[in-house]
Amino acid sequence: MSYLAYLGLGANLGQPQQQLSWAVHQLSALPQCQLAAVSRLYRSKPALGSPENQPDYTNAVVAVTTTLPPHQLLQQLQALENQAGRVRVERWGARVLDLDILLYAQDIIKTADLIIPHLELCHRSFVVLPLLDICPTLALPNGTKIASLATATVSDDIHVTADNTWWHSFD
Ligand code: A4P
Ligand code: MG
Repeated sequence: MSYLAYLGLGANLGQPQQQLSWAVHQLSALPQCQLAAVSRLYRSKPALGSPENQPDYTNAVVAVTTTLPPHQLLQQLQALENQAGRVRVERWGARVLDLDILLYAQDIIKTADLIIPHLELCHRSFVVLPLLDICPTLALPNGTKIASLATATVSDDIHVTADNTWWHSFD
């Protein structure tokens, strides 16, 4: 059985677009994952509450269909973060690659190491806007339409920096 999952991609160190492109290609090469859609690319200031003095972030969202259960998918994402050279210094600190599970089918999961839907999903335009690129009718498991969250986040300083083919030019 395969399930549709939405993954958040972020980076603000190194060459963010390169690292995100690399991640999309790695995800699509996983035997248990198929790439279903990729959003446009966004640039924004670090989210409120993040440590100050870190570079702007580049973010995108991808949809994958996967036969991996949620915790195994998380393990794969963390392995890719490590492969990309991620070093964890402080919570919400600068990073070369961050891969979060935003949604997994209609599941609601609350465990010590995995919370789905992602806790911050509703508050972050760098998540809400790319989710809408991929699926304008998307809803949370509780029925909340993602489109209804967009108005709450429009005040954020966020810009589209590339269309949804941004990841093609990876080599
Ligand atoms: N974890 C729990 N639920 C999940 C999930 N749904 N997906 C646990 C992925 N991981 C999940 O994550 C810490 C722990 O969260 C993991 O060990 C996993 O078991 P981490 O990636 O090691 O650390 P983190 O990323 O600093 O923490 P967190 O809470 O994931 O932060 P976020 O939500 O990733 O936020 N500003 C902009 N503009 N753009 C950004 O992308 N990102 C952050 C980090 C801050 N500010 C930002 C951005
Ligand atoms: Mg994370």
